Amino acid sequence: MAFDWFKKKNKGQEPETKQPEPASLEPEAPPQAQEATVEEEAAPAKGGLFARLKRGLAKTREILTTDLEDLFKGKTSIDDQMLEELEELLITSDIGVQTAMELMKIVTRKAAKIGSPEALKEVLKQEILKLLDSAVAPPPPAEAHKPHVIMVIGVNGVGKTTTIGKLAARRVGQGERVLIVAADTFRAAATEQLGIWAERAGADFVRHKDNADPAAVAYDGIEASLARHMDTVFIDTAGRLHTKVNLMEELKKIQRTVAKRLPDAPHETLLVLDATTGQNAIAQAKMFHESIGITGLALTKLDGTAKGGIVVSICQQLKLPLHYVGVGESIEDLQPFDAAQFVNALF
Ligand SMILES: Nc1nc2c(ncn2[C@@H]2O[C@H](COP(=O)(O)OP(=O)(O)O)[C@@H](O)[C@H]2O)c(=O)[nH]1
Ligand SMILES: [Mg+2]
Repeated sequence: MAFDWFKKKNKGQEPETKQPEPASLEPEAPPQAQEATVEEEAAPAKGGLFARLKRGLAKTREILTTDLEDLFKGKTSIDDQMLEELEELLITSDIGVQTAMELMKIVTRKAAKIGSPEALKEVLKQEILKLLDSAVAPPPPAEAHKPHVIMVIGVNGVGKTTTIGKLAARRVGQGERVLIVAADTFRAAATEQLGIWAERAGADFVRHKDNADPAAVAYDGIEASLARHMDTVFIDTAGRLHTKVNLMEELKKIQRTVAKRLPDAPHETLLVLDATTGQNAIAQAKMFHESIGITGLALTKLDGTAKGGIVVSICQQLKLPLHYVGVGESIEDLQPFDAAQFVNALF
């Protein structure tokens, strides 16, 4: 039901896949005009969410499954070389050296009892599932607060604005009143891009002039959401300022200012990470969590990478709940994270 309205709008063309921008806190070239455009969101909904997830994970699956099959081909028993190659395979998929080694320790111990390579694959699947399961926690129920305020943070280009657009569209589709606040005032094109998403989603939109104080925009956004009886508020933020310290200070100021108008808000601080940056995403998460405090994660662009193993690494190393995974550019490609489905799509 959630996507019926979206399917109606579906024009049926494949979205173009864009090259991911580098996710970095370093100052970079001025934003290009293209940042103001929002990619075509419509893609044929082939076979529902699981099919989309599977398709989005194709690159990672190619490494894990194809190579795994090669590894097992013609073998009837498990040998040391096979286990060693399996470990390498896991590391290639960016599961992380430490996680891969821990997984292999368990798998090797169990392998002694199993014998067949097929069973080995099953053990691996189950062990990965165990690691992922520990990170599954749905976002807090939005109904508990009115409005429910979600601040979205992350470095430049990871997909914050797109993620807000997709989440907003989904919630509006479920009958919620949603307001989006443009607190990324650092880049001229950022507000325009967010405005386009808000319009598409059917969400209210609060903005100020370029270079306005982001905390002031956020404050006005909360004010407006109270006056207009909104259910959910998304606050988009900048991912890059002149320095890392500046950025962290700005984000903290937004948090404080929002709390002044609405105690306990923001109720969620969602960190968006770009899967194509691999292990760098972990470093980003640690940095933001130390400074700002994160309540949950969204991991985007899994479709653009063979490093889908990063999901396992993130769940294992960060102990932060992974709420959403992005496996493409259309609205349905941002999915609530489901560990069992993820592992099934992967293998
Ligand atoms: N392929 C793919 N691209 C994505 C995904 N999420 C975001 N993007 C793209 O990443 C680029 C940067 O996104 P944007 O939302 O502007 O990032 P922001 O700077 O963090 O706000 C855009 O071209 C998005 O379309 C995803 O899950 N898959
Ligand atoms: Mg943005």
